[in-house]
Amino acid sequence: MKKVNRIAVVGTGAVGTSYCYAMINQGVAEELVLIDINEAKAEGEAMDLNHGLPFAPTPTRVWKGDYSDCGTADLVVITAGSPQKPGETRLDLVSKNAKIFKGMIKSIMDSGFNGIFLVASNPVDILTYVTWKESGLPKEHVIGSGTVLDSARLRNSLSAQFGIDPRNVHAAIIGEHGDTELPVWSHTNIGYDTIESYLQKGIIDEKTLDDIFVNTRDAAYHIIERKGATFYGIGMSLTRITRAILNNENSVLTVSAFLEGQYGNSDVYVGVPAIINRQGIREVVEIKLNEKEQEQFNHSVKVLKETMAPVL
Ligand code: 6V0
Repeated sequence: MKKVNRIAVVGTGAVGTSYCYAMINQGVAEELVLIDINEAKAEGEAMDLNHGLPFAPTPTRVWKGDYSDCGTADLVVITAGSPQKPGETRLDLVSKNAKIFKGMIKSIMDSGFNGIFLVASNPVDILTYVTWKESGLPKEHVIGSGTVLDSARLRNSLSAQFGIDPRNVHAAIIGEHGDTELPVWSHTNIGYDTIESYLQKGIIDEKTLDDIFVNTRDAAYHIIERKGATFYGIGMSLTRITRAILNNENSVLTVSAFLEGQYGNSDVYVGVPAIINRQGIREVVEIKLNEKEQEQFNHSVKVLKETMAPVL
């Protein structure tokens, strides 16, 4: 009999429950286990989500569990932790959330878990590194949501600007999920035509592109100012990554992956294009950046490493 896919979601706040909601509506998982330090909240969320199951495309078992349920999970998705407060950068959160993570990863590993970790809590690149270190799992089995959401935001803005379906917009943000991230304009393609070509034809100019990027980079701040938190976009981004894993899709997504010399950097988890399948990260896709992009990427890695050093 085929093994049932089990996903444990640690942290049933706004992000964790948006992920569960998207997962149920897209019929991706067979079992969703909800775990939270606030057990009543996890239980209430499981009850509420269960009530929507008659309208879901496929059956999903959803219940409030505990760390012992992670032992047989295929995937543990971590969305626990303190969210970004207004005016607070993602990196400000580092010591607070790193401490929470160390205890959490130990409890998960004590259950006998031997699957794939998908981390979304911020600062995501650093907490993915902490998860890898603390778990002792192979680097391919520890994935951060990285700049998947940022790339989706960029694709969405370019889609609106050019009037082309976002699914035909191939654009990537790489680097830290945060203030030092960068757009890879040199490999951006909209409806089979390059940004370079759109610039030459005068259909777009550098200033407009820069404004689009700055709005993408700062999107979380703009949303937090208005509604206090961001959760639907990341919930759907995590669902996209989960589908790539469970369906063995070999999809290229800008996750936070461990570098060992790629892009001239090592010993860091950072947003880069990577091939995602049932094994986790099959490989990092190393595209040739132009000089400016490489400099920006190196700066982003430098900032991440400096911030990470005190908590490791
Ligand atoms: P939230 O709504 O406060 O939910 C956090 C949940 O974590 C709460 O239910 C807490 O009870 C729970 N929790 C806290 N400590 C523990 C613990 N030790 N064990 C188990 N559960 C615990 O926050 P929200 O859901 O809005 O955000 C969660 C995390 O996602 C934050 O770190 C955000 O910064 C991060 N985001 C990441 C994004 C990305 O692109 N990677 C995007 C948006 C938010």
